[in-house]
Amino acid sequence: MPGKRYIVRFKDLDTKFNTVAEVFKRDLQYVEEAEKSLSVNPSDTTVHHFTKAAVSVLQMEDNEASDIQSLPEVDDVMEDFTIQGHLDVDPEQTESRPRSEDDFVTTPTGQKIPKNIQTVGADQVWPLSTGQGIKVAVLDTGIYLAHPDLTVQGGVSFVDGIDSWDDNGLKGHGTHCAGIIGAHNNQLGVVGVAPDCLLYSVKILDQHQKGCFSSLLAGLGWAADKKMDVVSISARWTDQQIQEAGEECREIKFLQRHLKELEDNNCIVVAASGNSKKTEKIVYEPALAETVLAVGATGKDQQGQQFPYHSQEKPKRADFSCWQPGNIVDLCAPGVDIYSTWNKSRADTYGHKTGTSESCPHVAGAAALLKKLHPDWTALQTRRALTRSAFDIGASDFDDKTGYGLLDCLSAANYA
Ligand SMILES: [Ca+2]
Ligand SMILES: [Ca+2]
Repeated sequence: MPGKRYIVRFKDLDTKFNTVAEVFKRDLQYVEEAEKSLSVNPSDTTVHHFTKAAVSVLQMEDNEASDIQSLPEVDDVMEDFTIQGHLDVDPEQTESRPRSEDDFVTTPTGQKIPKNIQTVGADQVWPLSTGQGIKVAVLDTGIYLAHPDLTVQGGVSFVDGIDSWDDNGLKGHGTHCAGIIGAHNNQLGVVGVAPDCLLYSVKILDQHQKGCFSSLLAGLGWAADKKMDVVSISARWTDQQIQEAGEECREIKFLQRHLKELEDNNCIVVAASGNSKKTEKIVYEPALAETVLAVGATGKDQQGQQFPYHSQEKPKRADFSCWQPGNIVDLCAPGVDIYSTWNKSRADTYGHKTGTSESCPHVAGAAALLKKLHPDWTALQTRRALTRSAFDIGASDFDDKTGYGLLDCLSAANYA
């Protein structure tokens, strides 16, 4: 069937499959639960319906879409659009000093503990919590399944034509984020913030870090369905999409019911604030959504080293780290020259990356540490502990550029 892919939001949260079939003039057999089957072929005639969010995804013609928009059951209709991963920042282009050769502490067995793990005090929490048994979904290019320092518990692909959730990204983006969250504390490679958490690979971006908005919806729906404890997102709308959308972010409304479901499950959703060279900074969706922790990046010290824990020299916001007025950025984490796991696009499967995409998984890992310590906390309580315990940087107290400050896992673990 020709046409474009559209996303339709029903007014009634309890919209049943037969209503969906009636609205789209399809037989009931063509209406499927989206969480299980959104990896669709663009020529598919199936209506993929998110039952808990009352949102459907399907191919249709423009005139059909405008007819449906006017129906009393329908709240809003929008065409699906392209999303992309936050692209890596070239560290040479930042204010940061050249890379230090000594970005990690090497243990007697040869394992390297990246210093940014110590910057946020994660290693000091490990005697209390390593995030054991906490489920963390990484919505990205996938995670390299054969990496010796990562165990991927499961996953799903919502990228058209690709069934595997392995990381086939040309830059290993999802694998890099996964290592920061949960690389194992063993005798090799690196260590993540929560080395015993359970990693799940939710592939929503292809090898070029491009994807569809509907895939992000499906990823969030999957994470809610599988009762994930933490969701880490490093994706944003394209510049073209933002320009066309203008001031209002109507797209966020399409995410709200999925985010509400995750919130009701006490899942912590974390997103990168974004990387930009513009002086007029903006925070990229979906970090803008209220229940999503928006994470900015800090840089390195005067010597080009990762900052020590509770550094005397106050860490600064990295110059590329997006912010905007109005309490949008919640907190920061290291984001320059972060050493982590990589997929097989690099022979040694480890390497450095720079960007808020690297900061975001620090907070996802910290959320996993806290979820293990306080399984009874609501999402709001966990978010408060993570933000209110942060190490104040930038202007005194909360400020729009760095939020509550630099992630402090030890203080968060002791927060009551
Ligand atoms: Ca390791
Ligand atoms: Ca501050």
